[in-house]
Amino acid sequence: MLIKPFRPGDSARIAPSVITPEHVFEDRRRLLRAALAAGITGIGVSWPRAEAAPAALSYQRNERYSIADPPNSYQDVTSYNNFYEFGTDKSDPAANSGRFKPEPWTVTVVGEAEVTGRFSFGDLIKPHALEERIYRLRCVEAWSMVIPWVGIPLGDVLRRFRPTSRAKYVAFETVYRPEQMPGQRSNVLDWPYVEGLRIDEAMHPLTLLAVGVYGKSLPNQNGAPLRLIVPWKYGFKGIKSIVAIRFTEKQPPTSWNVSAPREYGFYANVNPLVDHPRWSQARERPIGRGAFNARVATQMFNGYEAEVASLYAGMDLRRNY
Ligand SMILES: Nc1nc2c(c(=O)[nH]1)N[C@H]1C(S)=C(S)[C@@H](COP(=O)(O)O)O[C@H]1N2
Ligand SMILES: [Mo]
Repeated sequence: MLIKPFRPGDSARIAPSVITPEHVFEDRRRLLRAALAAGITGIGVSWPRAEAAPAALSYQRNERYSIADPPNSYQDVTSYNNFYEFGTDKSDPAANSGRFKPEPWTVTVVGEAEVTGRFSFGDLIKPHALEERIYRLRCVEAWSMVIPWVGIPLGDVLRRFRPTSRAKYVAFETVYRPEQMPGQRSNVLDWPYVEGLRIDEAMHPLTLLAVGVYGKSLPNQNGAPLRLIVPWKYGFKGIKSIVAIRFTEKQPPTSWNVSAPREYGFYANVNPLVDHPRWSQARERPIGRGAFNARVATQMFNGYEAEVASLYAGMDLRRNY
């Protein structure tokens, strides 16, 4: 995503009115902090604190959904990022996100579901056990990294809202805070960043709502306090710092598709057979492995063909890119 895309004009997106003023404090987190301040530690903290300094999480590794490749270093994972809200260079998110405040955090849930409303970070996360999954992140720019995420299957969270039969898609929106996110003061993308999944993709057991990486809560540059990971899709589907979730009947707009529709589709499934109009997707550069220009073959659906190909049965993947 090095080229500034054209601006396609306005697009329907989650109404600004769903963005919550951030005044909702999270009681349990305050209690926990009080406990920590009183020197009571090791009390089975099973849900994360989303603070600027990443905090240790407790979780179990999910071996079944982890790839065997050794993860990239913490340094690679936290210093080579795309997060245009903090700038377009790979080093910008780490350099420019220090003033971002991921706590307190509220997510607004709207649309085709029986349960909607505003939920604190703790409300969303607390009922669930955290798991670690080692996934390959395949960026549409043809590089990749292996990352140990900590999170919850997104479907487990979404089911609590009891989506109606009209919920065919789920839309997500990143926070809009130009005062804390200097990239939002430029027009490189239409802000806020928006993404979406078909409901069956969102409910697929591989789709993760990540709250941590390397056993700690997410650093700001990786999308604190919660972000999406869809491991069979290009990295840009993994929207960061989510503040709104909407269940919809119609396919929602997505930032890169709106910005450059010929180049980035709604599906964005990793597919070595379908080139980007300006470069091949057949191979990728694994960051931090061997020579800078060393490349390896990209796998269909990023290696998850057996698990996800059936979601797209009968679809032309050249048209639905
Ligand atoms: N809000 C937002 N989310 C975003 C992006 C962004 O610019 N803004 N970049 C995407 C892209 S292109 C990639 S490759 C991944 C990178 O995730 P990572 O920094 O944790 O590796 O985040 C995705 N999520
Ligand atoms: Mo990306």
